[in-house]
Amino acid sequence: MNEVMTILESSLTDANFRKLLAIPNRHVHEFVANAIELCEPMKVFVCDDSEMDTEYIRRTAIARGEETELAVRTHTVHFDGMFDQARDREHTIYLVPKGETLGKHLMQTDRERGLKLTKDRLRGSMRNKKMIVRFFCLGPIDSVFSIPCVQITDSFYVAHSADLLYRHGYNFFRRLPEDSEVFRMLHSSGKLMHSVSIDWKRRGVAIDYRENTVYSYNTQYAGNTIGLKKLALRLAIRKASREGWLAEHMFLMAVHGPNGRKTYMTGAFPSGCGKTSTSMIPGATIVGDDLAYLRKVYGKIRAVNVEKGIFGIIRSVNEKDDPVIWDVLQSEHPVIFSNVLINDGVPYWIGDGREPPKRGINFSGEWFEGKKDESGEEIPPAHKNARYTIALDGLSNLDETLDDVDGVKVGAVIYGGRDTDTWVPVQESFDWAHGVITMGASLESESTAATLGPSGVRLFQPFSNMDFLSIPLGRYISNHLRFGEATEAPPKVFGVNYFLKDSNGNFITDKLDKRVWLQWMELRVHGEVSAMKAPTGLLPWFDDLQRLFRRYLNKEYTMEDYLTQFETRVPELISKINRIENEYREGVTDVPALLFSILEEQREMLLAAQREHGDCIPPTVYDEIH
Ligand code: SPV
Ligand code: MN
Repeated sequence: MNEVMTILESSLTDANFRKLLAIPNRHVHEFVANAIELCEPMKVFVCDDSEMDTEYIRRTAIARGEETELAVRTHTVHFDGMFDQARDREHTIYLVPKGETLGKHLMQTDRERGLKLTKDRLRGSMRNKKMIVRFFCLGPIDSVFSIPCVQITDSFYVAHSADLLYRHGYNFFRRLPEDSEVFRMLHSSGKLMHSVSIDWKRRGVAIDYRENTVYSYNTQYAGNTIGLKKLALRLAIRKASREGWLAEHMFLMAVHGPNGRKTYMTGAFPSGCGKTSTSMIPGATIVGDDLAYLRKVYGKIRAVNVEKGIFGIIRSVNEKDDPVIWDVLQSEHPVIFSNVLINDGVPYWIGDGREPPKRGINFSGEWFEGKKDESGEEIPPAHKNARYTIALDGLSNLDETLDDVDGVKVGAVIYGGRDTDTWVPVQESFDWAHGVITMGASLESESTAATLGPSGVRLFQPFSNMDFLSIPLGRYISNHLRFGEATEAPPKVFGVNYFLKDSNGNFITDKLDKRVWLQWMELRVHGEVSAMKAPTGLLPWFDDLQRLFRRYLNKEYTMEDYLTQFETRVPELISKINRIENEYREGVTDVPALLFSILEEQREMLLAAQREHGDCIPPTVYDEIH
């Protein structure tokens, strides 16, 4: 301990030392001292969340060229390197102590070996740089959901982004008992040229769950570097598993039903599949767009937003389809744009509905129409995974419960992915276990630009949380089953699909139709509409949808639309069950037996329906259920 104090005292100025020591937690002191020893920063800055300190971070990000000011005074742009534009799944690795395994789906290495490599990469990485130490709280402060998190980084952009995205925790940390559990994140951008990480070939993220610590190096993309996002999620999943709650890749929103009623729903969609646009849909209010913790509080399942901001995909955000986000991005609300095109201080992105400029600055530097990369590929004006970072406060559609310490009661849990050929646009599961197994655990989705590698490849994406799982998949599923089953009235579970295509390969739903699916789910939660029992779940009646389309979208919904959107595609659904069973049979240990029995039952029901009605079953044949 004395050694820790000696390092801190000799490396920090008096003011920074005092700020750090005002936090009594010894894990924090030790972590900062070890990081200093390892990364050898020139200076250390401890942020106490005062306006002066947070403003210093923003100004320095600009002064160092990590961000550039835009025409709107409160907006900046940040560029990541050409090859550092998304989460790097391949190099995100768990450090697993001897004798443990996380199963075949997760990238893992021996802890000792992995730690050595990580430390070699981080050694001396902050020479000539300033180390920033910041404190945050995941979930509302002073609540049963709160998790204290300390972030160390040498990137002012990362520290500035975290400022918008996470609840400031310096004062919360000051009140914490000396020994309480803290998540710890250490990031270095490594060597820079024009403020961009150049050692990206040697980048990586290492998760040392035994010590609640995540390391990230030689990368800047926020998904790899802002420790509180997906890096902390991996630690939270382990903590949740130990303590009997759930840490999920889910939005949290209030759908507004009749007479001002609000029904809270969480939704798990893989990255780039409509999670943010769903939670920002007109007429609803948003609590969070990406991460939720679910706990049983007073016998009911309640949830909070882990974050207080949005790091959202900007591609295709336009005035017509995403009016709420569009307005925010045009306003003076602070925004960090990343990897968009800048022309004359104005940001542009793919699918923004405007005439694109022919030149500007983007992630490749000076850009002009027709510019090619090293392999001769044309460089798009903005990256497909270009993003915006904003705080939620100030949004006209922010729900007032964001900081409620007990969270909100969850009425529905939704699962959805980029699924071209199986699931209908919306259906309800028969019960919690059926939803967990046939929707959550059976989710498949095409890959997107949110992760490095090819897009459009069908991937097994259980619970939309596969990329972040840190416990064996079988155990994760058992946790889900137990969580709902031990609850008196668990939320209803729904599956949605915004990406269903017809046999000609055309999408058969509109971007805004999701509003109707949400309103239908809201009515189902309160038992105010009946449904029809298909083999895969409960489907809406045509009349109810037609009424909701008129009311919420002022659109004439036709029987023809209904018949193509809600048909049961038996051969495709059977193939899907086969694929999912194979995933669970091969290399997943401790799969609950219930998973196989529910999938088998599902297959039997589909085959029985096929014998009676053929391969492609119109929804009109099913019986009513209340
Ligand atoms: C996602 O890709 O799911 C995101 C962005 O929400 S990040 O995880 O931060 O890369
Ligand atoms: Mn996400």
